[in-house]
Amino acid sequence: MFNRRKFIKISAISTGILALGEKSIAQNTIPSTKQTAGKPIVISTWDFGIAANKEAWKVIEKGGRAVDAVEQGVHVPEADPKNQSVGYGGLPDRDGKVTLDACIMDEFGSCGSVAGLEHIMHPISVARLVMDKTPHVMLVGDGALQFALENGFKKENLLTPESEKAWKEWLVTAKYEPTINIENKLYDKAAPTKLPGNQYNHDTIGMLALDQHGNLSGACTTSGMAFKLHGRVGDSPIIGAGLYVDNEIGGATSTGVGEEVIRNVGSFLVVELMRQGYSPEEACKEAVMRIIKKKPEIAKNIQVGFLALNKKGEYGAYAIQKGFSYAVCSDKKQDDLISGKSYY
Ligand code: SD4
Repeated sequence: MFNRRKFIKISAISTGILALGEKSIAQNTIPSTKQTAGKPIVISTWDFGIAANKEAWKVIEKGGRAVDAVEQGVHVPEADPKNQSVGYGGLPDRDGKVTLDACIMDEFGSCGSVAGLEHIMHPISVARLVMDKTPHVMLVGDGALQFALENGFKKENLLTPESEKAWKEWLVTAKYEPTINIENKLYDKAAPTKLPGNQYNHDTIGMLALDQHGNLSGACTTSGMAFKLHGRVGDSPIIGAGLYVDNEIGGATSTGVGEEVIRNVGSFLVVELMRQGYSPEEACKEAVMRIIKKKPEIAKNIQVGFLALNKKGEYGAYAIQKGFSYAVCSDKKQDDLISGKSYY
């Protein structure tokens, strides 16, 4: 029997060997990997980021790489059927299909991404394999699924009875109305999801980590806008939109209505602003202001939040609307939940 774990382990080792050549080249060309280490830290979007950060922290505290930490960290919401915004249990598109978007970026500027991936519980690990094993950055739809299956991932039904029920309720009105901060409402452990059919919409975990060696990486994974058109891709798997990491400067990730983030190449913008001297929060604010300035009427009724971490371990966030929370994990405290500042 083909054993997926074993395969991944073997392929991780072999790709590690293959990648060594690449990395030694990268190390020569990216002096920043030799810069002074910042304080190790993991940050991620929304309250479900707390549990994810703790998992990532296990890798960080052992001296592991940030890229391994973010991959392991976001596995937590991906595998959680109660989280209807990411991975298994994610709300489906309007055809009833759970389609997942994810990307990952490491300290060498390597990145991998999958979009519209069905049946695979951990799209982030498929994105990681795209990064580590192929000359490409992004695989989509059937091609991404084929690649995952060829690499030992298991085909699974990701549509839980709860998410199927929500979809059927939504079909009654079939209205497409993004609801602000739905992530928090969906992930309320005390009161499991019970929302009127048209109130589900967007969802994502974006995670950034700075490891003990001072290297930065990030991951972003989501089931995307609930009840989206089949084939719709959001910002989350798009390098520069939903996630961007530059090991010299910092990293950024986004959550909310992906179309507005893509239009403004949001996460890349945040990192470039930090390069110009903006603090993480100022950079996130400026990126939010670009969205608001371009489309004030749309921005009034949607949520977009950016989260950023710089090379020194300083972090910050800014959102269009109130209610954007993010989780912070460091050696001081592992379960901080911070309320991001916002325009409205
Ligand atoms: C998307 N940005 O697919 C994602 C959804 C999201 O908080 O982040 N929601 O557009």
